[in-house]
Amino acid sequence: MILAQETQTPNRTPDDAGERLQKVSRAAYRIRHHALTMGEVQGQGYVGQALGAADMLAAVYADQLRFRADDPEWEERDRFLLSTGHYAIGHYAALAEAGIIPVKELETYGSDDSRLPMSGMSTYTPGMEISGGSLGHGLTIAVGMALGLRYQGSTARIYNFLSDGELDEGSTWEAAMGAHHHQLGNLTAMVDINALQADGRTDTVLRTEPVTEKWEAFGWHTQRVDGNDMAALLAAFDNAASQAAAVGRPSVILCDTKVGRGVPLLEDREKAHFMRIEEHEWQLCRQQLTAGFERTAGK
Ligand SMILES: Cc1ncc(C[n+]2csc(CCOP(=O)(O)OP(=O)(O)O)c2C)c(N)n1
Ligand SMILES: [Mg+2]
Repeated sequence: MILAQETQTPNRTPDDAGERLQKVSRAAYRIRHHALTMGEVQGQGYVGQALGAADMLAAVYADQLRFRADDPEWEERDRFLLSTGHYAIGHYAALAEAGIIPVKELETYGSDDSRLPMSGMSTYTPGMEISGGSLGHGLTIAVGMALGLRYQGSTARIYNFLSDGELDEGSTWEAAMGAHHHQLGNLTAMVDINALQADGRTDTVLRTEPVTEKWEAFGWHTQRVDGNDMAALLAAFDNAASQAAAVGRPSVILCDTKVGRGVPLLEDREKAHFMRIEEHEWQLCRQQLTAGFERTAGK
């Protein structure tokens, strides 16, 4: 029952704050469920990232983003740019939740001839605006798009999803400077700070803290929130779209998240960047996810 899609217009926000929170929380639950479906096809992969970022993705796709599910290239759509190609598993889950790709198709994830490769590719997948793989390019493209749309007089917004590992890339900070220089109030970046990179904990690979002060110094409207707290996320996105846009500042939402969030079995797993999950564990993962959801927002 919970898994049935609720509406054909997932980006329409209910006026009532409680209903809104419930709607988006349910979307996050389904995104997590879809991610487990895809993970099981491969038996391993970037499942922990998808679970950790599910609330961010739900806040965007079920609440903030303006799009048409039946016309992913609609000229006036807001653009969501996935900078981190390996997070495609989470993005596909959100695209399915939004009705842009069929839920059934998720079962082809990472298979030969699938439209859903393990790293996001714009030419393969409806709703995938850019190709990923080489980290640190998403924000540079986002700046160009935001500038271009402004020249065209468009009211569309650009949302760029980055990982904390991408803060190691010089190109990210060049783009950050450019966005401030051009006063791109139509640009919102969100950074998944899961404290993890491919080679270990972020603070052991390359210390990026203090992250908040860095973005502020680069002239961005900066908010830092618990990225697994839906109410906090929605408030931050609202602020970004109103306050920041009004004064022509790009906005960043720094989201502290937990890898594997919602499935206790996976929350503290070693080698979480590319997780191996055994055949007998998937059912338990789904049970834990549903039990946790029903205990909290699902009632
Ligand atoms: C320019 C570039 N350098 C290195 C890599 C190899 N790489 C793939 S994923 C990854 C980790 C990046 O950090 P993050 O996205 O925070 O990792 P996660 O949270 O998913 O574990 C790295 C270094 C890459 N894809 N692109
Ligand atoms: Mg990370």
